[in-house]
Amino acid sequence: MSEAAVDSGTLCLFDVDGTLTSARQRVTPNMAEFIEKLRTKVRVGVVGGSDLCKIKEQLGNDGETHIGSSVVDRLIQKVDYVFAENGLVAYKNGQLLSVQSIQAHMGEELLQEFINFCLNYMAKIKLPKKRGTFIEFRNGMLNISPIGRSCTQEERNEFYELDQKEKIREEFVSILKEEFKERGLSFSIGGQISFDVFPDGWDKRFCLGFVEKDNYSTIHFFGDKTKPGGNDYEIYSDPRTIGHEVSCPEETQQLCQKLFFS
Ligand code: M1P
Repeated sequence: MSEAAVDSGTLCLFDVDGTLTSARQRVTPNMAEFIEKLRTKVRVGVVGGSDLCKIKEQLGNDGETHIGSSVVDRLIQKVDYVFAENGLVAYKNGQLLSVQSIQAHMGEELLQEFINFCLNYMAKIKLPKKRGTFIEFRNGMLNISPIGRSCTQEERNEFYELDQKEKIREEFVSILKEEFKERGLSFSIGGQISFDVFPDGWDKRFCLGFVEKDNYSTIHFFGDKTKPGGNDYEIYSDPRTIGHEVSCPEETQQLCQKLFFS
């Protein structure tokens, strides 16, 4: 299909984990082909909670990823926008648009108070397993994981099952909300073993500020964590988007097939 057939007034924005891929897994060839086909119909972007390295592992090659590098490839190269960390790291057509700095925004004092509180809280939790990297410091957010990000896939699944029963992350977040209320911080649970912390307003709606400049008449958003507290909630319920809740990548594909190819 020729470029002329692309409806350039319509943008589809996709969450990554649970929407385009299984949690923290690589995109399937079938989904990658489908997204390429969709690109012949509408403009396409991805907006993940994860940092660029993780999105690139899932949607691109495993090679090096550098902020500022224009070498983004495969699916990631083929979409119009890549918004990592909710859009706090933003790319358009493979070119870096902007990167936020959480330390500049929060200031060292609040940042350390927050990190120390989390480390102290996590030191007191007893879990079946604990591994390493309990706090991942990103460009525009902190990612906090009670089990530790260096756990294996099996340990990840085990923690997720336990968390669904015991609400370890939900309870942690509610304690943080109380302890740091009115300090300008937001929290969201987007994956299986961790939650994200960022300044108020730096949720996935942040990416809409970039796409608004391109004057789309319709912006569809597809995500799986669309309930309050989930990291798709704000953008899903924003009046600037038509929100679609999906439960897995297969449903995303079916829905897009129905919306754009029938
Ligand atoms: O994209 C959703 C989430 O993916 C990861 O979550 P987890 O490792 O807990 O499954 C993280 O990168 C998280 O920041 C992100 O929101």
